[in-house]
Amino acid sequence: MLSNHHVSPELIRDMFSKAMSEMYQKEVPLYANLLELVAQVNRAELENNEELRLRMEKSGELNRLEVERHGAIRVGTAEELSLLRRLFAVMGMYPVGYYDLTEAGVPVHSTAFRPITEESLQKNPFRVFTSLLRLELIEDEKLREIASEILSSRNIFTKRTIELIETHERNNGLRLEQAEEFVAEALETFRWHSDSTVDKDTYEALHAEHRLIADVVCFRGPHINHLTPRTLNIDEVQRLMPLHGISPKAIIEGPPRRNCPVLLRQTSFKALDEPVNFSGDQQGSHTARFGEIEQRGAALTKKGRELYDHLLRKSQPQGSRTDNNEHQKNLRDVFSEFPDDEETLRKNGLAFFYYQPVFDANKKTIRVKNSDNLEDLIQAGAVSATPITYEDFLPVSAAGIFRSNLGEEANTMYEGNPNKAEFEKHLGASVNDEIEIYAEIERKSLANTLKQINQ
Ligand code: OOG
Ligand code: NI
Repeated sequence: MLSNHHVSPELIRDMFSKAMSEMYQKEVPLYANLLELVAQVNRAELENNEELRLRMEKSGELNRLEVERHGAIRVGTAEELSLLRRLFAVMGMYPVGYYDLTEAGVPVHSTAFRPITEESLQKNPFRVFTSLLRLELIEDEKLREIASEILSSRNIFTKRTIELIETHERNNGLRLEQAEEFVAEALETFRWHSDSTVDKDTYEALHAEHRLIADVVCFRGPHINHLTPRTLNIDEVQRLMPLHGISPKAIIEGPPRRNCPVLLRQTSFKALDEPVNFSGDQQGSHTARFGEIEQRGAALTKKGRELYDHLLRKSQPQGSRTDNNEHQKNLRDVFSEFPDDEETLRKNGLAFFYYQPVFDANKKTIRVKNSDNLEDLIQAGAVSATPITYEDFLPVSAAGIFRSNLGEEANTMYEGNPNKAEFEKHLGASVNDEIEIYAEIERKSLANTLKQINQ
């Protein structure tokens, strides 16, 4: 098959994220209300901040502002996880990072499937945070067996999805009509099913062990449990949610508001209680699905990340996790130690930067005497440095999102139990190291810049 008949993985990802968004807005109408509120706040932000608008227009981000940024699912078996890896590869999404959520009392470990090249991220940054249930952590042996038996008899993919994944692997791509069919078929895996596969007693027994276990085990598939648009002002959306009939989680996760945003700030509305029909015609309900928003800042180097983790830990003892204003104030105080201007972040090696040559009116690079010295080049205005956006997740924040949607009663009996090797075995591949990805983008941009300048 001629490869020029194939559509790009970016296009398939874009089609998929849009189809997913439409489906989720129908399934969870409150999410459509959240999108409306986010769009309203984004519009106001762009009207009040001309510089931001121009910058976003120039980088092409303005057109993409409304596309979904990420979603999340939870699966139950190694087979499910490794097939998902192959499914996401069709859309140019690869596993990045390992997150141990047992630390937060949630019996899962996770990765994020996401685009990894700068060009691909630019086209559509959609990611899926994917968690694998760790059945081995269920203490009750009988319950563990029941859960594993239920999971082993389900099939979360349509036959056609698997055929199209294989077609993609064989031919190294899909044609447009195959891609369209793939998106429609793949969507079935993420759909909500209000019919549970188990009876109410089984659901309740699993739920009593941990709500997340019931969420993964008792349904036909790994329903998408939230989607997440990008907001330009997360504090404002958090403030406005209640006025729009949306009930937010108590606090915004992540770093405080800053001049130079770093990493990721996120908040969500609380999961809804939805009716479920259990087998044997019994009625009940399940709470799993919600909506989230995110605001991203610069990717931090290992050194920057260590400082972030240190300050976050330092902020915790005093931190109120019930009052957002107090929480943010406390964070701002503690984070005053974290430099908040781009130059210091760069010179101190705290954040990753993207370098570009600056061109003059004649489209020529600017000549500088000492053209090997990056600082001199920047000083002379010959090179620009822009922070690289953080594309990943934060385990403490993810845990906060999990917890607020699993009920605060979530127990902590699984405390701190990472097992990356086991996760990678189940995934059937190793996860990419996010720090290496950012470092490589930075390195390449610098090499390119110096090459152009010294031509
Ligand atoms: C995933 C929660 C983590 C995030 O944005 O940190 C997450 C889940 O609840 O399944 O999506
Ligand atoms: Ni999320």
